[in-house]
Amino acid sequence: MATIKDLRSFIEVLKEKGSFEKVSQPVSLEHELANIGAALARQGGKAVLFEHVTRAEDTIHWPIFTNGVVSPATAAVALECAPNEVVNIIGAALEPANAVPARKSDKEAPWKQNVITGDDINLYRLPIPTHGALDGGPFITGGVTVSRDPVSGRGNLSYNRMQILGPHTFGFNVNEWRHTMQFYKGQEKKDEPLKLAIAIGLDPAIMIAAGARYDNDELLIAGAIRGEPVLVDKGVTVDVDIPFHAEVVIEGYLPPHTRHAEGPLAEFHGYYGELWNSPTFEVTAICYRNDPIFQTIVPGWAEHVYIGNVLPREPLLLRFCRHVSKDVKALHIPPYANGFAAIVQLEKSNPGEPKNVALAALTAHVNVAKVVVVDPDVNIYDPADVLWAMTNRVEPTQDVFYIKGAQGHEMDPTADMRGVQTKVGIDATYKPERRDYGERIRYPEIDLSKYLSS
Ligand SMILES: Cc1cc2nc3c(=O)[nH]c(=O)nc-3n(C[C@H](O)[C@H](O)[C@H](O)COP(=O)(O)O)c2cc1C
Ligand SMILES: [Mn+2]
Repeated sequence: MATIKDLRSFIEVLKEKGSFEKVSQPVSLEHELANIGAALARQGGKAVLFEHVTRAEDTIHWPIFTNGVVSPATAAVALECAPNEVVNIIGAALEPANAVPARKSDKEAPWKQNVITGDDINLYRLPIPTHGALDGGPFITGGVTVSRDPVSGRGNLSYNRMQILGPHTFGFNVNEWRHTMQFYKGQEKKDEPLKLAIAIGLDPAIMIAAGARYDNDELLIAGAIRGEPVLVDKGVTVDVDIPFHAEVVIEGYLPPHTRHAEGPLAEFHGYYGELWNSPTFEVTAICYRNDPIFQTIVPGWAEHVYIGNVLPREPLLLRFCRHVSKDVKALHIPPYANGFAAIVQLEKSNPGEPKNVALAALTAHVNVAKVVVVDPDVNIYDPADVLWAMTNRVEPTQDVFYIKGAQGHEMDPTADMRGVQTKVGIDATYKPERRDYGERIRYPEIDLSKYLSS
């Protein structure tokens, strides 16, 4: 049985594994919290709980957690496995045959301990951080949208950034081709609202599942990760199945035919986006368990990219690459390249193989536009090692190839407005036939604490 079933048990396991930091001193919700989270992501990738957050006087001061799934180390903690098993566990959980349906609880969810409705709702009181320096204001970025298709009845999880527009109104960002948007458009045709709930403070299996593009309820993926059903309970004002162990739940609806400007917000590609004309979310209930932990994701930074662009796609790329060569050892989509690049580790058996493998990775997902193939002696999780290989094992005129006019993501900063771009493959493997350098210098990893006195 899984040890992790909610955010609290995840925090306990993060502590045991040394991937957790606590900030006890007061931290401002305006930029300061996000700056610390981003720095921790950059310097080793640890999760963090802010025990004391501050803003205006009447803000509710719940502690805030961030960086849950921010690095290979925390992803491994979240999935209760070794870092090199992460891709296999997610790959297996995404297989429809392994789906585990959610189960309705016969008890009331703890988040029904406190329920705010009607005129008592005031979103300005919630501890919602303003993250990036140029963000348009406070945004919920780490909440999971739980909805249900009123036509087919199937459930869905997604991420939708939400900017406070009024005391009970959020701007609700949702791209055209998302499932949530399909459900909403179906309701608009009938002039009816789409009811949904935002679950905050969750088991990371649910956070990871919500980032995947999947043709069924993403709760099935979370169940497959844990090997047991996700427990759910109905909302107080909406009829959707909400994770039982959520810390905070915000319920409401998207009124039909309503659009309002929201943004900008730090986007996954590493720049601030523009204002979007988005549906609005009218809040009908705010529910929370006693002494809840709020959760956020620092937008445009490692956790955002890890959940949205890295974890759900690595298994797919690995499958395409292994179809081309059985000698592919490992694959990583590094979050610092925003999901636009992939690094493949290959034990090549002939000189042409790295280019074929690079082509496979380039076609596996539309966002992937830069692929580097390295030997097994290169640590694909260490940018310095990858750059070493690119510097010392690449002769550009022979080892780099371009595919002009390929389809990429419309928001890739190197693509045109339709996403048309040049994709590039780089064979950064060692070519001893060109010039034989023999052995690469290696000093083994050692436990420095045995030698250093303080
Ligand atoms: C932290 C985070 C924030 C995101 N914000 C948005 C957003 O504001 N709008 C959007 O359309 N997609 C956003 N996404 C992407 C989608 O929510 C996500 O990929 C999801 O799989 C879409 O699911 P759906 O097709 O089931 O609706 C975000 C992803 C992450 C990880
Ligand atoms: Mn979906």
